[in-house]
Amino acid sequence: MSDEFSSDNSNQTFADDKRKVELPRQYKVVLHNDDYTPMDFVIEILMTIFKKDEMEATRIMLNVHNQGKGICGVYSYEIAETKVARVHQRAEKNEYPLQASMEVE
Ligand code: TYC
Repeated sequence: MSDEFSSDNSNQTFADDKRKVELPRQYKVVLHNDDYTPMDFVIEILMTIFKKDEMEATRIMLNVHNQGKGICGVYSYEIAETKVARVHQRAEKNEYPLQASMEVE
C-alpha cells in the first residue's frame, strides 16, 4: 500500500498532503421578534429546545426583542431544521406567532 490507505500512521506519510478536508456546513438558528409572543414563553423555548440556562435564555430573548432577531445556536442542517420545526409546533399549539429560521453559518 502506498497512499492514504496505508496502515503506516507515521506523520511523514501525510506531512505534505494539502488536500482540503471539507467540514459539513453549519446553520445558525435565528429567532424573530414579534409583538405578541410573551417573553416568558420565548425564555422557555430557549431553555428547553436550545438548552440555555435561564440567564442566557433571558439575554438572548432580550437581544431578539431589542434587535428584531438573534441567533439561538449553530447546528448541523438536520438538527437546525428539527429545532426550527419544534419552535413552530410549540408556538402554533399556544397560538403565538413566534418565528424561527435558519441561515448558513
Ligand atoms: N416582543 C415580545 C414582547 O414584547 C417578546 C419576544 C421576544 C417575542 C423574542 C419574540 O423572538 C421573540 N412580548
